[in-house]
Amino acid sequence: MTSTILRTDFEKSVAAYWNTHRNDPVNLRLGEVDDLYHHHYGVGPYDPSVLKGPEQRIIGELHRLESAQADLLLDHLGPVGPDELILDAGSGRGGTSIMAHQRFGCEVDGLSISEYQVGFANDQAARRGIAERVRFHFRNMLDTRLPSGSRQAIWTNETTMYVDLGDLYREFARVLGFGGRYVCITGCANDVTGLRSKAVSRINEHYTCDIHPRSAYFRALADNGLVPIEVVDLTAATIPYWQLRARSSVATGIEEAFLTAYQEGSFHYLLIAADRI
Ligand code: GPP
Ligand code: MG
Repeated sequence: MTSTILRTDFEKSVAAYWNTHRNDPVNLRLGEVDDLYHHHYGVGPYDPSVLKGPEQRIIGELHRLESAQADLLLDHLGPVGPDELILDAGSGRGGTSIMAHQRFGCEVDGLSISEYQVGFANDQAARRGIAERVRFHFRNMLDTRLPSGSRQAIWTNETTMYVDLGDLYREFARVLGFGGRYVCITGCANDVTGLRSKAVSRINEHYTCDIHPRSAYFRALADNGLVPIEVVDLTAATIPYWQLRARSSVATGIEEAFLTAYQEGSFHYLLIAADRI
């Protein structure tokens, strides 16, 4: 039977990647620090004394930087009232959604095309006793199946490189109410340097994704009634995370590509906050 959630061969291959990546110490060992499991990177300076060991201090520091990244995203999402509804588009193992619920007290829906990730995240919410307020669904963020105008805020935390931005923002514009907020943190290619650099191509290959140029974001937002209110270049703020990760026991081999891409200027780490008009 053809899945209505996974509609293309590309989506099937992305789902297969996340369904089979279950033994990923870089995410599991960090998540075990406080049971917030992230699938995004970090921001801010690290404490160099962690390099003196033991190794668990480096793990704790990497996790602190990843949670700081999620906090920064949520800073741009609010205010959100406890009776409003918000959406995590590409929710991974659930870390940002749980933090959003802790901060705003509101109900959160998270979507992922990986059934494994949905199960993992729902289990985390159940363990915390918040499963009725934080729910994860096996669904495609291009077709959320949520009522029109029903969400006060939506975010994508490093997930937009898996989808067509025009299709994504058309769906978000439908689901957000007037004046609703969209926040994106993403890595994007620098149009000014021309076509994709080798380092950016390596990142695409590593994660089976398709990093968009910076221009594609602003075009697709404007085309869909999403008006940027803030754009923050987080490139300099994320470099220390990659430097520390490169020296850790949980380095995966992709660290040098990120460092090269950011330092040569072919790639930026951006936060974009936009309002639905
Ligand atoms: C992965 O997080 C994030 C992505 C695959 C999206 C790509 C992001 C860009 C900015 C290009 P992860 O926590 O699963 O990755 P890792 O296992 O390497 O920590
Ligand atoms: Mg990670």
